[in-house]
Amino acid sequence: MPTNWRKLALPALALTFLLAGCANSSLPQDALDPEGPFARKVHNLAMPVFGIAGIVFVIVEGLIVYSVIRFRRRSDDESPLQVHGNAKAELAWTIAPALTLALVGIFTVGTIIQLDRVPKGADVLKVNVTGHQWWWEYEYPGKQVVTANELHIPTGVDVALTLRSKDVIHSFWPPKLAGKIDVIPNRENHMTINADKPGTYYGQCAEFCGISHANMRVRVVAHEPAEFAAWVKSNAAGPATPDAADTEAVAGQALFRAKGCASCHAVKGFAAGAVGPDLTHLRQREVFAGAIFDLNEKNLRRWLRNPPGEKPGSIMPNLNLTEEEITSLIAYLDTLK
Ligand code: HEC
Ligand SMILES: [Cu+2]
Repeated sequence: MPTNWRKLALPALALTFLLAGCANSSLPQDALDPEGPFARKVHNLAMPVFGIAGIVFVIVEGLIVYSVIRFRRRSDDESPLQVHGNAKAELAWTIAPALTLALVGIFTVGTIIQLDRVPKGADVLKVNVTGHQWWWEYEYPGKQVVTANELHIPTGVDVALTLRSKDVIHSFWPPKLAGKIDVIPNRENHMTINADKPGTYYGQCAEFCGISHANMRVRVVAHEPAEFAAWVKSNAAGPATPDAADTEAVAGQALFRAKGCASCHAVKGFAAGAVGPDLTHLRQREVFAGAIFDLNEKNLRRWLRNPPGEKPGSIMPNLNLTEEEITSLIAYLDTLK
């Protein structure tokens, strides 16, 4: 027996260091590495609760191991001391857990109330988030801005998200900025986020929502406030109409209507479809289709050839476009800056 314990000690030690290392990593979706005040509130609750759970674990397991060894059966005719009906013991093991849970409960409910509060005031940025199978729509009320898959925010500002769903239940989860919130049809939910520093924060839909659930990622891009204001300004305007000399793009724009793209996609001043993402400023985005593909010519071409082949279950159908049509359409999409 003792030799076995020694054999286990080394892997156990290694595992401990590995876990300790993880807690300090720069993994993109690390919920233990908050980068904003709201995520920090969750973290400041989770860590002490984890500590309390750890203490309870050690006490309970310690008592079990102690009892197993100390009171193990030594001879056949021996039976253990019976404590049934021992009022003192029963009171103790009822009251101690109840007090522990009450303590944890007070702090938990307090944090929930704080996180539930929808911030108000002129400096709060409001964004309407809509979950779709399998992408996110972001609308900035009063700012004439609608975009998809990339949520742009200013740093250091409370961003009040109002979340709704077009189809099934999704869950919005940017782990370094906040916890999770379900996005439910016919219901409005709220979440507040705030990012300390500029950068890209990653996340994903956290509620199984159909075949491409795993292809529905969350991306929050935080900018310095001045840079964010510039982003809003450029996204509020419509795109320039393609230059008449750019015959490829002009042909692409005509195809955009002829092939039915315009009935599913909006392009400010040109098309008003509302099934798929708003494409007005597609070319300002770095990623598309639920943030699973980098936005470049090669990936757009593959997408237009066969969307459901690139993303299982895609609501955008295969439109059987020819390579020439795709070239023209991409030339048009390139003008959507
Ligand atoms: C039946 C509706 C429908 C039609 C028609 C349609 N699309 Fe789409 N499109 C969608 C949907 C829905 C998505 C989102 C797919 C996803 O991410 O799961 C999408 C995604 C896209 C994207 C990626 C946008 C992003 O930001 O993620 C582009 C680009 C695009 N479509 C271009 C086109 C073009 C060009 C045409 C015409 C040839 C077209 N679509 C026709 C519904 C449609
Ligand atoms: Cu989803």
